Amino acid sequence: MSAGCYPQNLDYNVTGGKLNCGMSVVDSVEILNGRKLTDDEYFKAALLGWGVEFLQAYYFVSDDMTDQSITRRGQPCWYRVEAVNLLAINDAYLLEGSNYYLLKKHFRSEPYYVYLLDVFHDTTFQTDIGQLIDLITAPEDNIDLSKFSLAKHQKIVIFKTAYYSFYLPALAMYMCGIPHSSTNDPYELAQKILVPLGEYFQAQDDFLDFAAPPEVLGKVGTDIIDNKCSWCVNTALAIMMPAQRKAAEARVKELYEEIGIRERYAEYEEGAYKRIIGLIETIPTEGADVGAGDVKLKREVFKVFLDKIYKGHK
Ligand code: DMA
Ligand code: MG
Ligand code: MG
Ligand code: MG
Repeated sequence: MSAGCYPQNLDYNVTGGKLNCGMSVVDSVEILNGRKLTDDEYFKAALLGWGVEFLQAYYFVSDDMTDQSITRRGQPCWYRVEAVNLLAINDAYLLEGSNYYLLKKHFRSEPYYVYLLDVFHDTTFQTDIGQLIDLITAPEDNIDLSKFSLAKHQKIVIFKTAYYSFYLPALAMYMCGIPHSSTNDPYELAQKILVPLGEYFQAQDDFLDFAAPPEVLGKVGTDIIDNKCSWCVNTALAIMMPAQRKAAEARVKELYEEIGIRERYAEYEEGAYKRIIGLIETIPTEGADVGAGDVKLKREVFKVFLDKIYKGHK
């Protein structure tokens, strides 16, 4: 089997995790029914659980590309496997699509089929929005900490993580035939509890991105390098501002002085000046025939520019 095969895509990306999200569907069906499940019930609950795992695999494959991550679950991220590369984009779509294939095959005749589709579609859209805010709050080339806050962080994590990994087990409620209600809707109640749980889970993911060694985590943390609006940076900023940020700035300046950056710069400046003068002197002296027509290129033009910059701080 070579990379790029559908079976390898499944083996590599859907398995190898803790299966917490998927198992929570099975556990919920068991608890809601209050008894041991029949073989058919277990099969269906497990299938829904795998559906959540497929959705998660789809997000991990694409998230690792946008986050430019290195490893996931102790192995190279799928897009970093040599024969895969950009095929990973299509493999992610296949993972997402596989879930709907399985849902149709096994649930199409169930009265709650359309609810399952709804939950998967809604959470997918919410997660996409969360990933978008996560990415645009941390553009690679423009670090703007004024966009960060714990409130912004909360919004990002609810959308990018809480719905898909925690509200999705509401699938179990549909499978058990729990009806919606106009007063005290059980689905709303579940959401009220599960969303804060997902929020907490992602804050933990952010903390471990900084604190846990890759051997334990199975992935190399990239939040700092990616300038992510993570729980850690927002917590630090909230406490640090403004006195400690000033102190941090002072510490960096001290470090610059320690390495003798003034002398190093003076040395660099002299070298640069000499190098540019050398370049200017390659222009023939006045009257020489450079360029077409009567107007000749003059060394003076460049010298004026250079002198405007040289030792400009004085
Ligand atoms: C998690 O974001 C959200 C999704 C939808 C995968 P993340 O980039 O913090 O996840 P990880 O740390 O696992 O890359
Ligand atoms: Mg990531
Ligand atoms: Mg991410
Ligand atoms: Mg993370």
